[in-house]
Amino acid sequence: MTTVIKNGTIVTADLTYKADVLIDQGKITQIGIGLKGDRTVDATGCFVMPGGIDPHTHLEMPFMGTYSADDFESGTRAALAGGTTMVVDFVLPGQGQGLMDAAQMWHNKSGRANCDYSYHMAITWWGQKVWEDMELSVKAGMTSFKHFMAYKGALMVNDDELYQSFKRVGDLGGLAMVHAENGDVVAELTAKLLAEGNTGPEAHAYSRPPQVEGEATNRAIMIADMAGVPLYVVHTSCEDAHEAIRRARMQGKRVWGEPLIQHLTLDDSEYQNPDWDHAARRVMSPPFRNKLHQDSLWAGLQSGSLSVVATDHCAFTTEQKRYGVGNFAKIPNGTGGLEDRMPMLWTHGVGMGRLTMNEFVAVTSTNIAKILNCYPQKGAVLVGADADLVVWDPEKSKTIGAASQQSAIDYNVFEGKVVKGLPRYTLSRGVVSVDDGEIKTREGHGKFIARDPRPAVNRALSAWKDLTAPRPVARSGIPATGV
Ligand code: DUC
Ligand code: ZN
Ligand code: ZN
Ligand code: ZN
Repeated sequence: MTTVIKNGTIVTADLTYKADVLIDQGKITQIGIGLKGDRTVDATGCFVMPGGIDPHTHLEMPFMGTYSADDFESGTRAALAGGTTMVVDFVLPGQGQGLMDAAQMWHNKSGRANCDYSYHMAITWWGQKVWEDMELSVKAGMTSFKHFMAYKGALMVNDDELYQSFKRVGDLGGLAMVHAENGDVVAELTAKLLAEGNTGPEAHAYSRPPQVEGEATNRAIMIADMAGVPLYVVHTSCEDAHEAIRRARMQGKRVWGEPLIQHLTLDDSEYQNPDWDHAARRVMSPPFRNKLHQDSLWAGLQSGSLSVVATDHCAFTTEQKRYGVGNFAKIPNGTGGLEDRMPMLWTHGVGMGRLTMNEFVAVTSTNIAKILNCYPQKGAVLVGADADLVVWDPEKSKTIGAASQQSAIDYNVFEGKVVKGLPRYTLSRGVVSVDDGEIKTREGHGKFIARDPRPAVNRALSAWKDLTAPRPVARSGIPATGV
């Protein structure tokens, strides 16, 4: 059975034009005028765009003494409801656990997914077993490796481990990723704040100022440069980190930054709310920042120094957040956003004149598909691409609220925000999962997307400066100066 999306305007990262899209067996088979199919999806007045890709989710993840509350079923249902057709989740090996063992645990959970998904592998400890498993991970299509520079005593890796792992990732043609916060300083500030009696959720933000993120981002970039690996910085939340990324890119380094929709649209005044629950529900790392940092992130998306908008969807219920009553360091870190990323970015980006529609597609889908090497299977409206599409109605609006959301938690950090621009239809490999606004997801429909390593030409960060080459020696035996 074929499906045709008719009467819409196709919007890609490059082009805006009127055409119909024909879908057969989950793939786009034709783009043109006057196409016919067995089923018609009416896109009159709508934009037909590549479905969103959220490259940063934590579904059913063991973390801070509990599990994040959205699993692959509710998480991907929320994704589709908001126009996102693929998520990339983080496999998080336990201490001493092999990477492929952990991947198997994730496979056991992800069988319930409603849309396609891929995995990043987290490097949560370092040893021979991890080094060996990294090659198996790449062969199995998990080619991106995330490192935590924070969460001391738990997930954090030190600089020697970071360098060794980055080098290995580079040799395997993979992509290095970092959660960039200086975990040692965060631990110091946390202990000091608690000792002084600052136990409330607002102190979470004081324990993780922009400087800890700026320092770690800069350090990760320098270590990646020395290791010869491209670097993706997750949840870039502040100017301090953005500045380091901007500078690296100006120097010709392959570095990308990923602001979150939360950091773009919510600020640190949320932590001053006298309601403990309100503030604790917004505890995530990095924390929300002030409006100057928000301006920096928007400018980065506009100028291209920041490349991708994600969510870091890691949702916890109010009950789970209350583990941290009396000690902010025990509040499970994380917020939701999967369902709201696209409508919020459209409203605050396209709707407010900050982004073009083509830029919207680039930062919600196409750029990350290219960075993660799954373009044009994903992130494209092209013949041969997967029919992961959203039919976007720019006139449809709603007020965001927990009462009507797909996520399993009991609140929404965007509660009360009005969005204009929502999916009329969302298609996951041709399966209509949002049907004229109605949720019709299919549990188990989602498939794992394996990704090849990056082509060799993409591996080097600073191709012009080979740090491992022997230095030239002058005839006198005195090393020549300069490189
Ligand atoms: N930050 C969060 O807020 N949650 C999950 C992990 C992370 O780095
Ligand atoms: Zn993180
Ligand atoms: Zn509130
Ligand atoms: Zn995360």
